[in-house]
Amino acid sequence: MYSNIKINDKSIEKAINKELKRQQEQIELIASENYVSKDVLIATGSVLTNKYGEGYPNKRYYGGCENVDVVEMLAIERLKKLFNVKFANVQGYSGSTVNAAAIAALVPKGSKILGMGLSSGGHLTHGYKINFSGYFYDAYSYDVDKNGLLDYDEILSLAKKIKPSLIICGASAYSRIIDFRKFRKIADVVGAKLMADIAHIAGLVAVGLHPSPIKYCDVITSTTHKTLRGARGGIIMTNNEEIAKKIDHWVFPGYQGGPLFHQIAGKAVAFYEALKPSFKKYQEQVLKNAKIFCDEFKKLNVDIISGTTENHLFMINVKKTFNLTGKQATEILHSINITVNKNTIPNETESPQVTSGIRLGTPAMTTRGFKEKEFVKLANIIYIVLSNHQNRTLLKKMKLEVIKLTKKFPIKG
Ligand code: DSN
Repeated sequence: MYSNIKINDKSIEKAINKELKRQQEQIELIASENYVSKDVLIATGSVLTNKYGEGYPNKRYYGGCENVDVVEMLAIERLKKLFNVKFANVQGYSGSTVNAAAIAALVPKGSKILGMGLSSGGHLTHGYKINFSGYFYDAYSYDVDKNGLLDYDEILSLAKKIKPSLIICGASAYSRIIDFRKFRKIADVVGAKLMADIAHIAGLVAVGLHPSPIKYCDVITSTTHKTLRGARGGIIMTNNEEIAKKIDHWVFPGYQGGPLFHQIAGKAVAFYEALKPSFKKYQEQVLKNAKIFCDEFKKLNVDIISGTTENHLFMINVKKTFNLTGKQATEILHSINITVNKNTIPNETESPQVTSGIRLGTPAMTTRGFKEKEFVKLANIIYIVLSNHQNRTLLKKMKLEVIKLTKKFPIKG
């Protein structure tokens, strides 16, 4: 399935085929991206896209839902098994809509919410001022300390001062283990509900390679396309029946309309794959690769935010190490076929469009078969290129090295 398509609309055909070529020829280090299996791709591109079915299995507002009901129920059952939870909603269009629905299910509009600050590694939907979460709620943020670490005592003091109704934990750019038990204690002290957004680490949590928040949080949200390697979308889980009812209400009719059944099928297939032993092996390799990738940079005296990684990603302070902005570093790496994203870092002095950091993750290239050897090589290529970015001859040579690597590890699908 990772092959060129042929359709009558030649403009779209060309763009899709060029995107396939880009994906094949570039090394993908964006920590939130991955390559789905052939089966996930087939399910996502299926006739299920034709069907409307507002409501939930066996309680739809449309006829002809007998098959999509099966798909949605399978997705729910598999997800419950994967994370060992009692209730799951698989209709979320994205991580942002599931976070909106989950927050609405937990606290009334205008409530005080406390989430991780964006430049500390949090997400827009955790209370950022220009997002719905900062607009419709009275949002506050906690940050990492000067070493780039969550300081749970500090978060407790802040929570005592603010007295939020909801605390949100989970991150988009934090390379350390999150202690959900400590977050629960903080929430209990101030009488707040607790929500975990595990979008980034979901694959690791599913196989027990990151502690699970299930025991400690009222609600868990996630996306399905990052470490979980499924079709793009969102999910919400809880063990509390009352909250589960509210979640279903806030997903539909609260925030969404018709479920995207082709996406739900793609999620269901991914959960099926994630329940297999091979998925745990994959996640183990993701972690091994991230550790050695990060360690190699450390050997080269590269400044790593928070000093190391305990998950699938880490951030580099490119300003301090190479005197480059995140934007410049991203563009230089893009010119040699390595894709990363610029990222704000703790105590950021640049705008989010510029930044002082980049974020690197191993899930996608691990799917393509990269092991420790390739990540050590890649760290050295990145280091050499960012240190000598004005040397065009060197950049050309490095680009050929990168293309050679991508050819050796094609996306199989
Ligand atoms: N855009 C995602 C990421 O890159 O982490 C978060 O939503």
